[in-house]
Amino acid sequence: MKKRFYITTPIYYPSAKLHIGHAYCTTLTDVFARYKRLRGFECYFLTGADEHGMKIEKNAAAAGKTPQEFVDGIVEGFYKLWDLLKISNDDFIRTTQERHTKVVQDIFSKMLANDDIYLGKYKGWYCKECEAFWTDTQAGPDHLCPDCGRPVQMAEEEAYFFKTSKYVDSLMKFFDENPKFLVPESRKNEMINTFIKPGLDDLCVSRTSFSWGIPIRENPKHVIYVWLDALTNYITALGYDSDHPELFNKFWQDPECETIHILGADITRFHAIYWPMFLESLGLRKPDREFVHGLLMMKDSKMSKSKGNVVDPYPLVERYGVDAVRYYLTREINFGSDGSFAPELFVERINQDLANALGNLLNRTVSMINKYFDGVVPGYKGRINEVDGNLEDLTKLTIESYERLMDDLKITDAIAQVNELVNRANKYIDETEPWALAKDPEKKANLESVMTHLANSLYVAGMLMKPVLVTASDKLFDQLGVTGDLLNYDKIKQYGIVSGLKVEKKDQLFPRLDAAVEVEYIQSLMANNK
Ligand code: ME8
Repeated sequence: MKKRFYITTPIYYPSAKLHIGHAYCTTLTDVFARYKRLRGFECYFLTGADEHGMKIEKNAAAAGKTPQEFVDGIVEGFYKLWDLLKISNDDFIRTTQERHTKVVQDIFSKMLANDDIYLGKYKGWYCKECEAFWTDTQAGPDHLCPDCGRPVQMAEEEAYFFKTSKYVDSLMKFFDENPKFLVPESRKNEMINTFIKPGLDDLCVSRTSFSWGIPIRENPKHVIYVWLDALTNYITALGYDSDHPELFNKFWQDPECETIHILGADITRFHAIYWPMFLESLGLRKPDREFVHGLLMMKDSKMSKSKGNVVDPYPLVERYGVDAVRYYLTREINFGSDGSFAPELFVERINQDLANALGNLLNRTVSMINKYFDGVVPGYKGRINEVDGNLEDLTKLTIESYERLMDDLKITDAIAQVNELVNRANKYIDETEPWALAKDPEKKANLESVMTHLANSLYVAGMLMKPVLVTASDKLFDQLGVTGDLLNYDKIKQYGIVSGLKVEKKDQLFPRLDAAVEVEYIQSLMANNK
C-alpha cells in the first residue's frame, strides 16, 4: 500500500453553470479523498476549471463579455457549488492562471525541441462543439462527431502535431504491464479497439481559428490545443517546472504516492491515450490509475450543458441538504456505470436509507438507552446469545468489506454494505424486543447487551458513512456521545469500545420527506432548466 494519494477530478469547462453530472464526479472523488484521509493517509485533492477554447470565446461574445470576465463569473459558481457540497479539495487550478500558462508554454517548447511536435497541415473532420478533429472512420458515412453526435465539417489549417506514432508501442506495453491503470477494464478494450487498432493519427495540438488560448511562444498566431493545455493542469498545479516543485516531487514523481485521475467516460480517450504519451515525452511518471465513471443520462441522452437538459445541483442542496445530495449520488448511481437522475428515486433514497433506516436507528437506540440506562451505554458483555453474535460479526465484516471496496473505488458497493448493517441493526431491535426484556428483571443483562451492540453498530456505521454524510455523521456522533479518541477511524475495530458513552437525544438526523410534494418540486426545477 502506498503512503500518499494524489487524486483529481477533470477540470470542468466554465462555458455554462455546472450540473448534477459534474457534482457527481466531484462528490465521488471527494468521498474517496475523505476516506483516505480518515484512514490516515496523506491525500492531495485537485479540481479546477478549463478556461480556454473556442466554445468559451463564443459564449463570452454572446454574453457581451471578454472571455476572462465571462469565465470569472462562472468559476465563482464553481467555488460556490463546491463549498455547498463541502468538497475538500486542497487546490483549485484555473488554466488562465500564470502558474499554468507559463508552464504549458514551456512544455510545448520542450516537445518542439525534442522533435515530438512538428509543424504540418491538418485536414480532417472538425467538431466545433468538442473542439476535436476526427478521422473518416470516426466521423463515419454521416459525418457526425462520435462524441456529441453533431455534424462535423471538413477543415484544413497549418498546425502543429504531436507524434503519437512514436509512443503507441510504449503505450500498449504500459497497458499490458499495468492492468489496473484504466478501470473499468472494458474502457481499455474500447480505447484499443476504437482508437489504437484502426491506427492513431498524430494529434493536432494547435489552433489558429480563434485566439482564446495559450499562445505558442515560438509562433504566437497559434494557440495551444485546449486538451494539451488542460491535461497538463494535473502537474502544473503541483508546481512542475516551477521554482516550487515540492508538491510535484511529493505527489507526482515519488513512486510512494499513488496518483489517481477520476474522469467521465466522455473524456477517456484524452486521458488514457494522449496524457500518458505527453508524460512520456516529458520524461515523467504516468498516473497509477484512471477511474472512468459513467455518465448520467436524462431522457435517454447524456445530460449536458450544451443540450440544456440538466439538473441544477444548487437548489437540491439548498432544499435537501448536503448530506442527502451526496448520499444519493454515491449510493444510487453505481460508480463506474451509466445512471440517471430520477426525482422519485432521490426522494425514496432519502426517506428509506437516511430517514427510516439510519435516522430511525439512532432515534430508537438513543431513546432506549435514555429510558433504560439513564443515557449511558452499558458495559460490553460479549456475545450473550446468537443474535448478538450475528450483529457483532456483521459489524466486523462490514468494516473489512467496506475497506476492500473503497480501496478499489467501488464506492457505491461500499456504502451499500453500511446500509445493510444499518438495516440489520434495525431488524435486530425487532428481533430482540428490548421493550419486553425491560419488563423482566432477569433479562437485564440481555437488555444491556442489546443496547451495547446497537450503539456499537451505530458508531461503526457513522464512521464508515463519514466520507459521504459530512455533517450528519458528526450529528450522529454528537447524539451517541462519541468524542475525543473515539473519533479516530481505527477505534471502530475495538468492539465494545462504546460502553460508557453518554448519549443525548437531539433533532432527527433526516426528516421524512413528503414524496409527492418533493417529486413535484424537483420536476419543476428540471422543467425550468429546459
Ligand atoms: O470535458 N454525467 O469538461 P466538462 C456524469 N474540460 N458526469 C458528467 C456528465 C454527466 N452527464 N457531464 C459531465 C471537459 N460530467 C474538459 C475536461 S480534464 C483535463 C478536461 C463530468 O465540463 C464527467 O466527469 O465537459 C466528465 O468527464 C466531465 O464532467 C466533463 O466536464
